[in-house]
Amino acid sequence: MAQKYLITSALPYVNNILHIGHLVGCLLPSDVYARFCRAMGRDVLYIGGSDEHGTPSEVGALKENIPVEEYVDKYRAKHLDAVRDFKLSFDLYGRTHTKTHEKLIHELFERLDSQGMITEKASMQPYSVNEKKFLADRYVVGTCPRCGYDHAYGNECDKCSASLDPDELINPHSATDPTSPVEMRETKHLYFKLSAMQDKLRAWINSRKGWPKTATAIANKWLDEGLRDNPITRDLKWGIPVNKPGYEDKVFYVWFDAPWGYVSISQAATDDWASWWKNPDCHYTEFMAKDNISFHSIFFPAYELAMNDNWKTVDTLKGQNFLNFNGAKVSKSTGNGIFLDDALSIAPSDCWRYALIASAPETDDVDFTTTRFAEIVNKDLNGLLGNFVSRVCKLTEKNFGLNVPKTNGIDGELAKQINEKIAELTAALDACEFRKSIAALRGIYSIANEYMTAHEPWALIKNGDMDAAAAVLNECFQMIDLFARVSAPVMPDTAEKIQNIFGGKHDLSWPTKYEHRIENGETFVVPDNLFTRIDDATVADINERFTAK
Ligand code: B3M
Ligand code: ZN
Repeated sequence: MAQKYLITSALPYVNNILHIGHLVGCLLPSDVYARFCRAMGRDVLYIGGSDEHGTPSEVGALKENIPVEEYVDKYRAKHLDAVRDFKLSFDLYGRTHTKTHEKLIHELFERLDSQGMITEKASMQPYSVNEKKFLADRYVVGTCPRCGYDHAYGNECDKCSASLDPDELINPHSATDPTSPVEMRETKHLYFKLSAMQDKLRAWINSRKGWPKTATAIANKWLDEGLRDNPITRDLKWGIPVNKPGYEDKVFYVWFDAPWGYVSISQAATDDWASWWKNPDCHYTEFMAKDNISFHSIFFPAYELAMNDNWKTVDTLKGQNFLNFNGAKVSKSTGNGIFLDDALSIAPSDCWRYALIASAPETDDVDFTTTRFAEIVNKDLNGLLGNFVSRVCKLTEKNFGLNVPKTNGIDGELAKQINEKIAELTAALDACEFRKSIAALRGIYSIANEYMTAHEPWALIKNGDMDAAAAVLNECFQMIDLFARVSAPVMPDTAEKIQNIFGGKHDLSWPTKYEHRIENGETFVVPDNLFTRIDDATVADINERFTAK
């Protein structure tokens, strides 16, 4: 039986339009990996979706003055457009405001409670006098006690990533009524006994392999500081109601329910969900951006382990650093960066996919510039890949017609070079090392170009050496077929276009080695150019439209 691979991509809040940071942070790396695993013949369950609870949607809906359900649907529709446009191959892109999710959370909470992992505590929380309500998480804004940022939220500071308690904020005020007096009042909440999980979690973290340094460092920092019990309920209306007497007016904290969205969306995707989620032999990889690492490396696994119910915990946690655009943070309010409803008017999806994966912020934050984008598209895609395909097809059509010329056997030296790159590419994708994988992929395109330059089929034709020219061109067609297979995880549309050169006859299974799959005399068509150059005028235009002034 094929090995099971569970792959999840962090569930974005539905309070904005997605941008290139979301693509590079989790959506694309997870999709490339899922496509690679499927091509390898692995049994993949690939899950994503919308995180619909929490104050981000509630505050957003209040600002737009529409009901939260309507607000969430509105932004989710835009996210679904992006999933379609960028060819994200989720088995299901689900959502968390569902009955399935609520039922699961209620069962899990009862389980934790029955394991003695829940306690009740009274605490002082900010209360908005005019609005007559407690201010949870993003409802309360103030100055961060750690870094001094004046727009920190009650649960976290977006500037320094500190996780905060609302009573730590300096000068707290209400996000929805800044004029209302805020005072501290007592309220009671349910807490998860995270402190009891300290040793178990430490041992668990130590047993994980292949995590980026940033991820391990964040997890260890939490453990080193000592884990504190964490409140899992909130005085809010929007969210999963708390199934415990005395808590009728409260809901679960969004970060308590959201990670379990991976499970409830799996349940909605397949009846067979437990063969991934309750299977110790399944390999589980999570993708997310840096600011989500603590929730996935500490809180979610702590809940899972505390259940004592055989839940699959993450094996490989891939946390990306941040991607800036043209020197500044991507932000709707400053107008900096490319949002996904604009991206396709600039370049097709595959160009973004390749260029962003080539620039993945794997070890450090990355500044993705328009110039860098244009350079990658022009050199790698239009130059090495597109022009090669086009030259081979056109030269052959002109001199041999629309049939692949005859080979006299695979070129052993060429095969050796390519096989090294295939091995590098396979290892890099398997380890989710995306920049390395692009270097290996580019290496394959380069080898093909060097082969053609060294063998000069046009010169052989000119000299009337048609058999030798045929053999060289045949080899080039075999490499074009290989391009489709090795490019498919990163550039699915381009892979399909290349596949269609041969009438779609040859599958896109992952190659273990370079081989000749195209028959002598097989028919082919000359495709339209695969890519278009991004010229200087376009670069200037993108800079003008999408960079903060
Ligand atoms: N919604 C944070 C975010 O959108 C949060 C991720 C949940 S993953 C379970 O960045
Ligand atoms: Zn801060």
